[in-house]
Amino acid sequence: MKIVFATNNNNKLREIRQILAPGFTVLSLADIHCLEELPETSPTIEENATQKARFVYENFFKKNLITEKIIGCFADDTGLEIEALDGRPGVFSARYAGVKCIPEENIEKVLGEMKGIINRNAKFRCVLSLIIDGAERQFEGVMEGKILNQKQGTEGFGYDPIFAPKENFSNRNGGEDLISFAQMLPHEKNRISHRGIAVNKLAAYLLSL
Ligand code: ITT
Repeated sequence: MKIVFATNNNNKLREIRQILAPGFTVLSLADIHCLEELPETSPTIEENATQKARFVYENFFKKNLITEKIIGCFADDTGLEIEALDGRPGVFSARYAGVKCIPEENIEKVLGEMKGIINRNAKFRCVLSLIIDGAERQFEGVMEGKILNQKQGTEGFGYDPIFAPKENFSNRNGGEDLISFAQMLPHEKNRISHRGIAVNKLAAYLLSL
């Protein structure tokens, strides 16, 4: 089954391709010759996911620019919600330190705001919007965890070096050290992550059609 994943983020594309292989062929925006930046100007993660998926549906599927047999398209909006920061960066996760900022600057801003704060509870929330023949469905994946005091690991992307998922609180060394997403291999992160949970729900739905 072929499906378009509407994202400008190659890290998300890589993860979702790994999770959905081999049953699904995930096409990128480049594969359908969509070279534009996706709009995401909405106040919530849910609405941003809809906005991105709708953009591709309206401009490519509805205008019959898709010639292959492709079932539909979906988009992913993800936010890191930190309890002590009233849910920030949340919907602003991509541009927390400024519109053109790099992930490193977002991390520095979060670590600065979390300095001295005891409550490190946080969660990643991923919402996928799937559009097939104009009808939309959403799938959510949440992973709770803690914000670390400093970066750990080099795998993954975005906020991964400072987020330790709950699933791994007792780590492989047998100690109490927290392991970040960036200290896990790609398949280990995908097995438990917010995105993994949401994508598996989406896959189950597609297979039920
Ligand atoms: P698209 O909208 O094109 O899909 P984006 O990077 O703008 O790509 P989001 O709007 O969902 O994606 O922004 C989410 C931000 O959170 C972004 O800065 C990512 O680096 C970060 N992020 C998303 N998923 C993550 C994950 O699994 N681990 C760590 N950080 C993540």
